[in-house]
Amino acid sequence: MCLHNHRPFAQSKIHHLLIQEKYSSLLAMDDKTELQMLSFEAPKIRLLRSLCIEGSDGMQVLDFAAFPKPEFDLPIFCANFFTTAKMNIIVLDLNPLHDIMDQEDYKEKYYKDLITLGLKYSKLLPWGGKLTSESLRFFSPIVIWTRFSSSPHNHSVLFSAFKDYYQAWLGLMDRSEGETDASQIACNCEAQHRYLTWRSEKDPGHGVLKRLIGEDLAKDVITKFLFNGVNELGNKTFLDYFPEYRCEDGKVNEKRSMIGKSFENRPWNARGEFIGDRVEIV
Ligand code: BLA
Repeated sequence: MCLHNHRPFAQSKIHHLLIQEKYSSLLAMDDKTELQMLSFEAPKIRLLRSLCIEGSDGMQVLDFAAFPKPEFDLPIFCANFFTTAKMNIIVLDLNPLHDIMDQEDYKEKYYKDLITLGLKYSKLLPWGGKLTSESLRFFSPIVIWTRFSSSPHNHSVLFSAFKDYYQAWLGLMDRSEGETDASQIACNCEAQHRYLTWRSEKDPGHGVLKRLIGEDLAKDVITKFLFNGVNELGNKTFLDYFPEYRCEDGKVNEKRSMIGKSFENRPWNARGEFIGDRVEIV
């Protein structure tokens, strides 16, 4: 995939303040696969980080995310591209910080003007089929969830989508003004902590990371680098946020999903209205 040869940071207005020097590159246990890590912060951004993996077998991964500071209720930028020689598994989104199913005003504020952009790319990169039902809570009406076989055409469409979505997010960031109300800041902080807690426990990429660098180091990379803040932004546990995962012995159920997979088709219509079945979490 061509993404690794480009420098999305260089085009942005982000101050290049490198943080977390501990992680810059790691060699996997096979002595061949390289993991490259970069992280930055900026006046409105708590953490912007990327993980690139170049496998010896043609596997390539880009896990790129940007988390706003708690003063901002901006969406979280999320680009997750997993590629093997043949297959690509793609999630590209401005993940909503707050619930868009119940909070119509949050949806209006950030997504109303982006529906056309979402529509353009959801036609070019069609819905990838059933997925972990719980993930839908973290996706926006403009999410690109797709799978395709590797081809220069597909990769160039994906690269355009990445640039356009990132540009859209940077635009939102430029226009956003920080909250001063302490309770709103606390609410943003908890929402981000909940998101970090979900992904550091249940992200589908964890298996690959563990296979590459071992369980302990993978856990370290997940909690201290990829989802940095999970141990600092709040005190609630995974089970506080997602009690449906509690086993009888009080431990977290290791299943990725309690509900199973659903949403065979894109559950948003062309106006960005949710048309899927509401998944009830009891
Ligand atoms: C599969 N990755 C998936 C799937 C999704 C995502 C939806 C389909 C399987 C499923 O339904 O869970 C991605 N899910 C996300 C994202 C969010 C979410 C981004 O909820 C955000 C809220 N993927 C990566 C990285 C690796 C990776 C870094 O992002 C590897 C290091 C691998 N993803 C990967 C693999 C699969 C996958 C191997 C297929 C295996 C599977 O289906 O479990």
